[in-house]
Amino acid sequence: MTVTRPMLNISADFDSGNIQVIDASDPRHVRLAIRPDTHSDHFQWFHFKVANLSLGERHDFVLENAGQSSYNDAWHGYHAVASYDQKVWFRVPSQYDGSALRFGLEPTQQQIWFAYFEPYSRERHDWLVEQALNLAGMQLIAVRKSAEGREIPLLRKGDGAPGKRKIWLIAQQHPGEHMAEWFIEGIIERLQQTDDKELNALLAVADIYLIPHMNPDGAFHGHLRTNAMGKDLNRAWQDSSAEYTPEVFFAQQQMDKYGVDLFIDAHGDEAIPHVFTAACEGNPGYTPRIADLELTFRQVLQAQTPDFQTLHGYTLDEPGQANMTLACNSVGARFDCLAMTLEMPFKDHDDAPNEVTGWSGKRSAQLGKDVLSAIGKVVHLLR
Ligand code: GEM
Ligand code: ZN
Repeated sequence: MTVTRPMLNISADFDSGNIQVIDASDPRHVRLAIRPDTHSDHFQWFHFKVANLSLGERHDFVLENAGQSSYNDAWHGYHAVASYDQKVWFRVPSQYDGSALRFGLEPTQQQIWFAYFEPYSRERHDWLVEQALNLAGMQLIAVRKSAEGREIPLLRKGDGAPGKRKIWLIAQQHPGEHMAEWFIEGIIERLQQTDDKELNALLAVADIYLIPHMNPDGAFHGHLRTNAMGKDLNRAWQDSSAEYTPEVFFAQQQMDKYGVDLFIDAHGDEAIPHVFTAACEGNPGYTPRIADLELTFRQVLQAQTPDFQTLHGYTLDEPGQANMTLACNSVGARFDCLAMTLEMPFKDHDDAPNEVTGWSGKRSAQLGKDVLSAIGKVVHLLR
């Protein structure tokens, strides 16, 4: 009697889902492709579910268009993440041959999810905002609808009293960089601590402004890089508009209203296996004061956690050659303040690797807590 096993069922029609099935008839050679962002050629983020797995039998998956993705060299040394319950995620050994990305396993359960990084869901975002408002003593001081009508809240911890420093942190301008909202979750978790002396000392002199997610439309659609209008938000800080980049337009309006003394823009990086920052050395009018603040912050954060380093990162911009359409450079110039892009890896932080998870949501959240400590150590230097 021949036992015919059911066809694999592969789906991605859910929040941040992204996959195209080419041919799933052979479990030992499941042929897949990543779908590009809507109205854009960018792609790299993937997230899909596989059901009807045969326990203990080898299943192999191939992302056939990986070699045409936005940052295709970044697949070297990358390992996909997987979960049987969407809570515990682990790395699956993956191989990139310059054209396709391959990964596989012998499953222990009948369904599994695969993703480029541990996803941060819209449902968890809504829960996080509730946590911020109900438990962390934050206020909703403004909210804006995205292009497709999803709310983008601006939260503040503190009373906005004159003389207090304004610390701004925004996240996930690039929707596929899910580590960014995990980072914000760590900040909001720590803001719930009432007996945290170090934090209380910071909050005595500074207010914390958070936009936990800058690009909900792009994230929902499984985009890597753009919003629903096909725009890269981190290239819109010189010409944002209510029509095409309402997310940035809103953030800039609110920054102008409240002011900025320190700005951190949380991102993920596809290629570099380290946590690092990029800053404003290429800004016209870059000053020794800002240079000193950048150096001091990096030194303080490096002393705070082994999950940050200053050896690896982007090539420094030449003097006066910065791309001022980026949030970090635009905000740093507009407010003459310490402004940085914080990069977390899609791979691992090779200075302190974790073979099971690589870089993860939990490590991103811990980094958020450590960044608050670092901010507390430099807040008195900001002006
Ligand atoms: C990066 S920020 C790039 C900054 N580059 C230099 N040289 N300072 C982007 O937007 O491309 C952030 C990211 O996407 O992770
Ligand atoms: Zn980014």
